[in-house]
Amino acid sequence: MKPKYDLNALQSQARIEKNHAKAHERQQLQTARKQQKSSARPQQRKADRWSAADDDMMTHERIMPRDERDRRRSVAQAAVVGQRPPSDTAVTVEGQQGLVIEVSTGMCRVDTGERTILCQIRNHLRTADSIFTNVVAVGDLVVVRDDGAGGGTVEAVAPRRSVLARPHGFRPHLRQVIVANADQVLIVASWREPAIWFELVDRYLVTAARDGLTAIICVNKVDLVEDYAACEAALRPYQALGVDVILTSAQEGIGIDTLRAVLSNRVTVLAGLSGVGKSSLLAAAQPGLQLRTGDVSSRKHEGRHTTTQATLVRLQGGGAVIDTPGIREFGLSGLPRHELAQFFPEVAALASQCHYNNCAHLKEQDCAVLEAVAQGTIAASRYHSYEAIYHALPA
Ligand SMILES: Nc1nc2c(ncn2[C@@H]2O[C@H](COP(=O)(O)OP(=O)(O)OP(=O)(O)O)[C@@H](O)[C@H]2O)c(=O)[nH]1
Ligand SMILES: [Zn+2]
Repeated sequence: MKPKYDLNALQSQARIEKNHAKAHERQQLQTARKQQKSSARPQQRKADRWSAADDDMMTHERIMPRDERDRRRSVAQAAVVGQRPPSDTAVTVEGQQGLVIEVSTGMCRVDTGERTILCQIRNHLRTADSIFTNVVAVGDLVVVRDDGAGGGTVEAVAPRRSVLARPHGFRPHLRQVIVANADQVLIVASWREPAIWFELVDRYLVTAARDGLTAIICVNKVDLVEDYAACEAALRPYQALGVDVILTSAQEGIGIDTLRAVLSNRVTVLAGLSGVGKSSLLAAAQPGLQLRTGDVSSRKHEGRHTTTQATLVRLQGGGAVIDTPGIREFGLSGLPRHELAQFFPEVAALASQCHYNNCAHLKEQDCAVLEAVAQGTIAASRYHSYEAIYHALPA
């Protein structure tokens, strides 16, 4: 009989841990180099100022000098992993630097490292010209001014290095930022109870790819796996695509070291159905960590606010996790059908071999994708997701 948990995916966990450790080393080296470089540079107070216009970094990024873009990225990253930003960061706005851990209408909670402050958002920031509807999102690095009465005001928001966003409901030309400055998405599913839902995993993969974030799949509750061969086969297509797959059991402590290594020094957005074990996994990775601590709105004595969409929790030793109850809705909104294939790499790779230029890979004659599915070189489960998601998207 096969030994328990002797899955290929499980065996490759040592490789995943090593890769993440290496990536972290590289990141630290880069940050150190940039800090060295920037401290050698003369101060440029005007360019260093964080202004409301910087909020629109994603649009301005391309025309920014290379060094300036790198420097901005390292500032945001440094704050999250608990380092000091490069010495030439002349934050001309007076106040304390902090990380936004929760947001609700007009208010946010900021962790300064020493304490958490409930903050209002400065009016001039709110009216700023931006493609985003919200000025402040969870994960934002901000400058806050203490009001002396236990609260504070957000005076400035640092440029973001990434955004997870969705089109705004009433103003679809604008986007609402759900999470700022994340590095990766951890897609958590459970093998059973609830059974893994591959279409949802694939939707999350598309979401992450659209926003330029690395995705990692974590399959929890492997203690409930009965047919190891089936589990291995089901996950093989993801490994073939180069996606890291971690197998865990929060209950039995399996794969927790790998999970810890993957989360270390990164800002990770959690995605997954209710009940798959997100809270249990985090508690196993960091004893005492509570993912759900109640949102801004539940603290009645501090005023009336609407429910928060995401919550950030710092990890000991660097990094943070962001829990996003709303990630599912914003996943694919705004994505037209014909753009879906580009987020299924195995489909995109064959599209040029289809007979029709505009082949949707559904029922067309001489479709290279359908042929690959018939031959088994594209996994049937992945193709089913493609088909189902395609039909759910607007034409
Ligand atoms: N058998 C088994 N059960 C687990 C495992 N991890 C978590 N559970 C159980 O699954 C249930 C849900 O776990 P949670 O950690 O609350 O799941 P969650 O994803 O945080 O759920 P929400 O808070 O609703 O989003 C609990 O009863 C856990 O005890 C595991 O590895 N194996
Ligand atoms: Zn085709």
